Amino acid sequence: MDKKQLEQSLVLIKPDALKNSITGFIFSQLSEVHTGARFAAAKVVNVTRFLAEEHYAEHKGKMFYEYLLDHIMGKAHYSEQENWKRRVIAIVYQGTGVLNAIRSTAGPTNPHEAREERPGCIRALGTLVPVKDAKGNVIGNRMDNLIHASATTADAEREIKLWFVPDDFPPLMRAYETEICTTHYYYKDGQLYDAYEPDSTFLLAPGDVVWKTDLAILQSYARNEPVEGRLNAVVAKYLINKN
Ligand code: 3AN
Repeated sequence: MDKKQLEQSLVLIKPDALKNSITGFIFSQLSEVHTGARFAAAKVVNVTRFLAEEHYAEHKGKMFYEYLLDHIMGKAHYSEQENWKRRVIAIVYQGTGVLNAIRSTAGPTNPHEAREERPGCIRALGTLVPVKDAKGNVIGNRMDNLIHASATTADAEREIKLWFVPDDFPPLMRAYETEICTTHYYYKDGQLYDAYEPDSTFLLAPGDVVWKTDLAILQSYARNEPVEGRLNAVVAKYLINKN
């Protein structure tokens, strides 16, 4: 396989798409015959605030940031009584030109613009939901735009490594360099440990395959050296669907 065929994109089918049963339409629109995109990895995820904050780190501080988190966490579409329905389907697609092909099939960010500019695109089926303050005044809009799709190769690498470990992929579909881990890593409350601590979460053991860039961050962190990257971005995928 040449490098171009290893181009990958992260797609998130968001809770609004699941609630409205638009998943089949989305899979059909993104299928290989339309986009040239093949499945490389997939999982069903209950998105925690920890993962949501890492995924949308670039939007922190923006007016719509909290709506964005509520949306991806499923809180905007499912009440506390139905919190088990709060899910996202995360998929990595692979193939030559998939980033552009999928962004184009998804359409513009704003569903109203999508409907005007690109009838038939996936996000044309989305909607804008006015957000009100305690007095009922509209203070902004939440964009229920059904899917997320990576915008650039750099975004795709960051996002795919945020949501997926190498073992989530068939070995020949791993687009980024991996290494074999040689120590144990556990995580608890923002701290990394090399042995089990009560209530810590197991991350890695010797022999596990890990993204090379993740291992560099873990090693620097463990040695108290300056860290190029965020520990939470490394850890988030190991906490997915764990209590
Ligand atoms: P895209 O998802 O098309 O890459 P981004 O990265 O600019 O768009 O924005 C990420 C998400 O933030 C969007 N999918 C949308 O849900 C939300 N968003 C972006 N701009 C706004 C806005 N002006 N008001 C409300 N939500 C927004």
